[in-house]
Amino acid sequence: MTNRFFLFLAITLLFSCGPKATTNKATKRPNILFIMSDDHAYQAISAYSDHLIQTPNIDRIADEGMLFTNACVTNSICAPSRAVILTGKHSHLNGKIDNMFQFDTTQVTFPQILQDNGYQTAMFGKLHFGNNPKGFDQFKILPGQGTYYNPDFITKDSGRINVEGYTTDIITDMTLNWLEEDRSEEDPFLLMYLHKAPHREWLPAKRHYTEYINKTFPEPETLFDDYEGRGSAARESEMNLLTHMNWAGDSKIPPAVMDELDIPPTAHWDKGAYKREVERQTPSQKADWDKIYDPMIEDFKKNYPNMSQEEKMRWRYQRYMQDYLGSIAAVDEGVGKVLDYLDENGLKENTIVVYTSDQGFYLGEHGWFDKRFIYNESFKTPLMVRWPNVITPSTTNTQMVQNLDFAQTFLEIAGITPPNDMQGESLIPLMKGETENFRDAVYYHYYEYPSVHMVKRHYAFVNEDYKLVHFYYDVDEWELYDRKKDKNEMTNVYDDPAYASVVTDLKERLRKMRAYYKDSPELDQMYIDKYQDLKRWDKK
Ligand code: SGN
Ligand code: CA
Repeated sequence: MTNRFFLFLAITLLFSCGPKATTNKATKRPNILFIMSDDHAYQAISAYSDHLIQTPNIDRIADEGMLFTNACVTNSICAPSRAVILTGKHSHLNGKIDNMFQFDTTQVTFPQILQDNGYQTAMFGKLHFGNNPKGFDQFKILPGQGTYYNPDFITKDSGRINVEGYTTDIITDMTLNWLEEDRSEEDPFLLMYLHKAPHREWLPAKRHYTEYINKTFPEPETLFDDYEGRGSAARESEMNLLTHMNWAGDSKIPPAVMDELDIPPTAHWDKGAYKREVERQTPSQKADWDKIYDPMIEDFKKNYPNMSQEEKMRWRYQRYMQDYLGSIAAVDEGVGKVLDYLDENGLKENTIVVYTSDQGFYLGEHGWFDKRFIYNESFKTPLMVRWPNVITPSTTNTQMVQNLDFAQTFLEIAGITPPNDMQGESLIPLMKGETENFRDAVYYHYYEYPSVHMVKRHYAFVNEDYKLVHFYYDVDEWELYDRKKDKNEMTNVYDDPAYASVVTDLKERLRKMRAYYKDSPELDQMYIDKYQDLKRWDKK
């Protein structure tokens, strides 16, 4: 009897002392930490390429897990990508085709299903749905796009709040705080840690802007692309660094200096964006900022009158990279802190960590910033996953996985059968190194037109060898890229007789793929009609 009592006491003590996670029994369903940043190009993650920036903390996820080198999105724009992630359905079925319509909250999302099945759920950072997320025990989300400094948050329990400080760090602190204070030890969790950075207007933290404003970055090969090899969509889009990037909002030339130099605003919100972001800083934050940005502005004032168009383009690119990459530095540090927390609190083994972005981004390739197009830099998105004991560390997967696949993957990880109308494929076999029987081509459909950046509506079939794209609505143009021969996608070979049979074959595959995913000309038209009722672009 006494022995049994001591055994009982020993076991009780074993499970009641030490850090929270010691009770995280091996049999417990895995936790999911989903980290997503906004507009983070894979070209700006050193696990993919270190020519622009070192991101040692984000890279840790790939070093200790799997790097996906051909991950892509179904619709390269913010809120639609998030809707695809949460619902596991393409935009034409979940209804969130662009950033303008509100998300349809009658859609079933994977966090709701996880919550119904005993997961603790929390979301911190950017959602951008126009309404609040369902299925979360706790959330603190940025209204709309959010701001880089002194952000407002919409919270589940205390309405709208304002927090002084740097947004990336605040979102990281909220995430860490939830892990430490609010997480219960009993149930597994889904934690969505969603950065606003490095979305436009790219304001780095004080501890990073000095370093980055003094750097010079290598230019992409296609910085001076004249769009000759393609159709009207590339030529007529409005994402060129020289002609469409804002001088005040983006390049941080104060409105008064623009007036002094007689520089007209690029977009009508050019100066407004500067006020909204740079002047949102407190007087003390702004004084620190001015110390570092003023010399750059003085330099610009001296040089601008004599700069050629080519020099202006080069200057724009460097200015862009300094702020864009500078704002990634804090994201990388934040990811490091959260990984450290997991590792130091016994949560590493039983937590799947995903790092991704809502889409890729142009870092001067084709002379562009922004995304939307199906061309590689915005079609592809970073993706890496750490899952100890399942994924072999430092492995690479080259298959065509999509943001469409997350919902099913996470549900299956939790031992839940996904609803039949989800359209992705579970990534679990790939994570285990089983690569057979996975899809060999993907479907893509972009809608937000006419709108900011003027990227025409298009849908496409993509496999490892080819990309067949149909631009429609106010044009009827096709493009075909030979992905193996033309890495930079500079030449549309759709009309090249050598590709005639490829075109015939791929058009048929595209037709079947649209039918398979339940997309159709009727739906295309429905979304055109709905969009026109809104007249949103005219109202702007
Ligand atoms: C804003 C940006 C655009 C950007 C969209 C969508 N302009 O309108 O450059 O494409 O957001 O971005 S800004 O001057 O207002 O920043 S998304 O990530 O939300 O899709
Ligand atoms: Ca985005």
